[in-house]
Amino acid sequence: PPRHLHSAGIIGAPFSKGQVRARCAVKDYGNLVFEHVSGDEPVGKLKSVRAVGSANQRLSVAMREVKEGGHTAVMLGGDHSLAIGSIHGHAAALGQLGVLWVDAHADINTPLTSYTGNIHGQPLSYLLHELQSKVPALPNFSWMKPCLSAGDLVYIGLRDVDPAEHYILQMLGVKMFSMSKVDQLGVAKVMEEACDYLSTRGKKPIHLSFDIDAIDPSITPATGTPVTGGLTYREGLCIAEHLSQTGLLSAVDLVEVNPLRGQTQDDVQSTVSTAVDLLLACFGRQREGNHLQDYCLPEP
Ligand code: 6HN
Ligand code: MN
Ligand code: MN
Repeated sequence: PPRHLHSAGIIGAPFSKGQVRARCAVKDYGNLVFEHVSGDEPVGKLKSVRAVGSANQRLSVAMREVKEGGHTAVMLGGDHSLAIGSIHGHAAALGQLGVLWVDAHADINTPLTSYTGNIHGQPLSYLLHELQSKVPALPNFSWMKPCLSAGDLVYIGLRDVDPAEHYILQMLGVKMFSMSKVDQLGVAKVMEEACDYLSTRGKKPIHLSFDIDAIDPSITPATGTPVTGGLTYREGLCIAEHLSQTGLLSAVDLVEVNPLRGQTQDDVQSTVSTAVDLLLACFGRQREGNHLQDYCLPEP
């Protein structure tokens, strides 16, 4: 069986909490500790640049360590700005990656196109080689260099894309399956095409960056930027199960789960349990059931 079914390396990023119970060996790397960064004044519109830069530097080192330990990595966010360190560290350990970005949003604003100044809407502009000249030098980001090519990126679930982001996606010819495409093709066909696309340039390790807001807010309401019309629970599981079957899944980010944003305890429960089910499916749990290879029926 693929190696990722045997051992997982987990990095917790302490903005929220979660625990994976899997059939495979799990090594808990604990929560990263992020110190307070003082004097973190806005840079233009950008908020908390120095804190985000140094948190991601720390995460990148941790991710690299987990990958060098031979595990499939799980990064539990936290907000989606953490994909900067997560993908950077993954690429530092293994070289070129294919990235599957499952999200309602494209998260590809540059610091200059962002309306909100929130860096969680920008990680891909920092990571992509093609946008290097559009991203200014920022404090506490000098440790990082772009490490991802636009041709190695696929989106699923888009339904809230800013005009500048839409322009960038078109300019770079980024492969995307918006919610319209999911409606037209069905999620099984989308996954088949997405994985075919990622493997045309060679079978690279896959990094899944899963923003919980890709799922419909009726199921996962406890998140910062909910957008109606999202993936169903079953479509989410289908994505995770399909990736698990490829044997190429090398790291998973599960981000934007925010218990503080739930209106009720049920909101939080349903969001967290969906996140757990997605992770378990990434690690081989099938809805048809599972059994160990050496399973023996008891003899009477
Ligand atoms: N996320 N496009 C908006 C922005 O602020 O740039 C929303 C970003 C949401 C980011 O959900 O990870
Ligand atoms: Mn996101
Ligand atoms: Mn999002």
